Amino acid sequence: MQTDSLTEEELFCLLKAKRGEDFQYSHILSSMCTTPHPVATKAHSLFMETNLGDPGLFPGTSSLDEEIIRWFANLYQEPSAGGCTTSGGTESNIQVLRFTKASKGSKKPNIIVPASAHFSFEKACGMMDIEMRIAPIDNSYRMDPDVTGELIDKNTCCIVGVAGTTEYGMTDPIPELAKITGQEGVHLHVDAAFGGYVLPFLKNAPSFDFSIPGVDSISVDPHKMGLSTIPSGVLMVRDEKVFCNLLVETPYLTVKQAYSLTGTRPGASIAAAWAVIRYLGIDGYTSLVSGCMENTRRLIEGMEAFGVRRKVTPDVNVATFEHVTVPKPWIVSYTRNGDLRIVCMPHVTRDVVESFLIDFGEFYVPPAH
Ligand code: 0PR
Repeated sequence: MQTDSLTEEELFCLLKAKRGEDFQYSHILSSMCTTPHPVATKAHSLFMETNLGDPGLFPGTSSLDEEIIRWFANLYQEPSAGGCTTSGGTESNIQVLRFTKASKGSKKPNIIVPASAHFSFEKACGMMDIEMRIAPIDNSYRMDPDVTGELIDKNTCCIVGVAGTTEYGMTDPIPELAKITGQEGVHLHVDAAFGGYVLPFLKNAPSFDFSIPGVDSISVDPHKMGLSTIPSGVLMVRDEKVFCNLLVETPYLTVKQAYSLTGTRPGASIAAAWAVIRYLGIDGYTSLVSGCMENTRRLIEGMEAFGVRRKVTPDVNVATFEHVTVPKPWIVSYTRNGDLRIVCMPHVTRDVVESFLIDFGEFYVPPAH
C-alpha cells in the first residue's frame, strides 16, 4: 500500500474501483444476505457514530434496541420475553452457550445439535471447551428427536433446533424437542437466524416460537431476511434472568454491569433493523416473504422441468437440487453433500429466477440414460 496521502477525489475513485471488483447481488444466488432496504441504509448513516456498548450516552438509540426486543417478544408470542441485540447469528449462538454452560456448572459440559447446524456452534464449542454431540437428520432433513433424547446426559446444557436450516431450509421438530428438554430440564435454543424473519409470516409454517412451552431462546438475524444492514442479530430469551450469569462490572461506563459479548457495538445497524420493522410492519414482511416463497416454488418447478430433481420441499426460501453445475456469471453454492443450493433472497426477483432458468436451460445437458 502506498503511503502518500490522497485527495478526496482520488480516494473515492480508488474505493469505487475496489467496490467494482465485488460481485453484484444481481447474480448472487448463494447468499443469505441481501441489499438492505433503502430505509435501513438511510437510518444506518444517521446513527453511524452511536455505540450501544455505552448505552447511557445514547438513550435514543438504546430505546430503539429495546423496541426491537418488544417487537420480537410479541411476534414470537411471549410478550414478557427479554433479549438483546448482537452482531448476528454467530454471536447469538455463542451467548446462548456461554449462559447455558455457566448455569449448568458442569466440568464436562456438552450440547446436542443437529447434523445440519450452522458451523458457529463448532466455533463456540471450541472456544468454551464444550463437547458438541451431533444428532442425525432424517430423510426429510430434520433432526431426529428420538436419537436426540438418547444423547442427553447429566452434563447436557443445551439442545439446539434450527428453524430454517442454512443448507436445506428445513425446520427441526421443535415441539417434539421441547417435550424432551422439558422432561430433562435442559435449555432448548432455536436457531432461527434465517427462518425467524420468514416462518412467522407464512401460513401453515412449522411452529418454532415461545408459544411452544419449553422453547427457552430464539436467535434471529435482521441482516438476513430482515433487510437490515450488516451486522445485526437479535437473541430472544423467555426469561431474562439467564443473562445474570454473564454480568461483568463495567465501572467507568454509564451502566455499571454488562452481559453483552462485544464491548463497543454499532447502534447504526440496530437503528436500521428498527427502521425496516417500522416501515414494512407485519404486512410488508408478509408480502416480502410470500414473494420469496413464490420465487422459490417457481425455481424448483423450472429446474424440475429440465429434469433436475429437488432434494426436498423447503420450509423457507432455500432451494436444493441434485448436483448440477450452472453457467457463468451465476454464483451458486453446494451443500456439504454436494447438492446445488440456491437462496431466493429478495434480490432474487421473479425476473432474476426467469433469466437464471433461461441461461441454465441453454447450458444444461441432461445425462444420457
Ligand atoms: N445460524 C444459521 C441457521 C445461519 O444460517 C447462519 C449464517 C448463522 C447461524 C450465523 O450467522 P452470522 O453469519 O450472522 O454470524 N448462515 C450463512 C452462512 O454463514 C450466512 C451467509 C451469508 C452465507 C452470506 C453466505 C453469504 O454470502 O453460511
